[in-house]
Amino acid sequence: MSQLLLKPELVIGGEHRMSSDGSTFEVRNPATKELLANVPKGTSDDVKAAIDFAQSVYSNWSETPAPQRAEILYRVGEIIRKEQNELAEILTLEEGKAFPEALAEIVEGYDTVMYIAADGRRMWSYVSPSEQKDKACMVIRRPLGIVGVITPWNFPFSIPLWKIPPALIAGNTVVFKPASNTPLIAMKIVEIFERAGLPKGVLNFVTGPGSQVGEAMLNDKRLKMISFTGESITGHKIAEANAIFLRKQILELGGKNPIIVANDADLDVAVPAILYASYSNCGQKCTAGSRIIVEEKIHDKFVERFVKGADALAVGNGMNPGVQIGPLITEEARAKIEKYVDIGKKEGAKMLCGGSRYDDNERSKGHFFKPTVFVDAANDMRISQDEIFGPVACVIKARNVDEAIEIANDTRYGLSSAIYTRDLKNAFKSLSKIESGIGYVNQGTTGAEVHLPFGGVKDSGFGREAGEIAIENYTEKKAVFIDYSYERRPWYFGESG
Ligand code: UN1
Repeated sequence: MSQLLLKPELVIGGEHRMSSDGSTFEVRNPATKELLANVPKGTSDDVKAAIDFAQSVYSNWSETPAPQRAEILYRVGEIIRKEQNELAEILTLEEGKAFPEALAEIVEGYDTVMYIAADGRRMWSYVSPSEQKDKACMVIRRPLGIVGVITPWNFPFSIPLWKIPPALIAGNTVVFKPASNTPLIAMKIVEIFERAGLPKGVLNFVTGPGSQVGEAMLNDKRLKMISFTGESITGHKIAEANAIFLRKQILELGGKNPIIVANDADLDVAVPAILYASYSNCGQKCTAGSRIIVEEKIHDKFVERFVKGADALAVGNGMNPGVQIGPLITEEARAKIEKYVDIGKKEGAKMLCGGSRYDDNERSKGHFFKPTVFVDAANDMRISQDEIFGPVACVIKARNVDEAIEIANDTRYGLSSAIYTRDLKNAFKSLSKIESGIGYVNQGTTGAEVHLPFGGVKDSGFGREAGEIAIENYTEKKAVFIDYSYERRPWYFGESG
């Protein structure tokens, strides 16, 4: 397996190298705890060098016609498509998700790259009428400068590709810091851009801890934007740092996403889909459906089928055929889930399945945890309010859809939401009333499509990415006024001067 993996290195100004002080950290397979690689632990000097390079090549890159920049992205897309299986394998080995899900993530990355590449010929803005005769007004786009990209481990391929391609197509240069649990697939992304012909220094790569690499990025005012996906608490810290420089930002943060199941829902459709929304990637999605709010009349029937389904999910090494759910990312992540299982029991919710590790040979090697269902959860319990980020779903009973919507909104998060119903009135009511950046009817809370905007409200973040808004994010608009009358205008000072 490990012959598939690259030698992880920093990539600074096109040079592949170790960190300036030679230190490294380990990356392990979460399904087996096997060592996958020792990865350079970047320093603030490395970050400074990366930003120096990003700055030195900025004018060349930003002046390259966008359709030429797009050529490189199209080649990136082609390589991804051709090597999708190898990429998915690295993703599963490093992150743990089941291979079919990993493959879907790789394809999502491909879709994003191809969608954004087309922007090379489509970064339109607009022309406007003027108040004055013989004068043209229009809005042009300019790149921002150097963009800092900081990404999480749960979608370590697709999320960097939501950010890096639009930053590049718009003419920015990039410093990219991946999550420390998944630097190998991130290294693959950088290597693919190199093979596609991206000039040296346009995309720089620094692995290492947030407290070192992330901090150094935040403290360098030459970065004109930070595009971050990760925990809400880190997002708040980043926003504070960005405030000092009035720096542009996108923050994609946590979620505690509600799925309403109305009395008229078709459980044959709803149950499998909600199982997927709650437990795929072992619940480690900011869009995971973790609060299932069920109308009274259908509640018991739903619970019976949902618990049976959760219990039957195939949990194991994501490389094994038939496995649906892999391990948690780290031992600490598993300890956190165990803590929440205890909290849930103490709070008085009833745990109907899961709640523990596996003790068979294969699964005790990794950080596996049983899909867990709590019922009779009250919405003010911590298990219903905190983002657990694991295979734990809470079922909450509601008297009717109006109360369900109230419960759905009673959270500090607002990323995704869903309702299962055949009633158009309830569907539209929930779409318009639930405070979230993404809303589904008759689908779970996950599964965003790359040409639509993605992002949340409240503590789930700030801004949207993907879709047409991607270009807005990575450009500034400049209003330009061109007077072709060549005449004196009657300004305020009349004829003086
Ligand atoms: C995240 O967990 O940060 O559409 C994003 C979805 C996923 C995105 C999750 N592809 O649900």
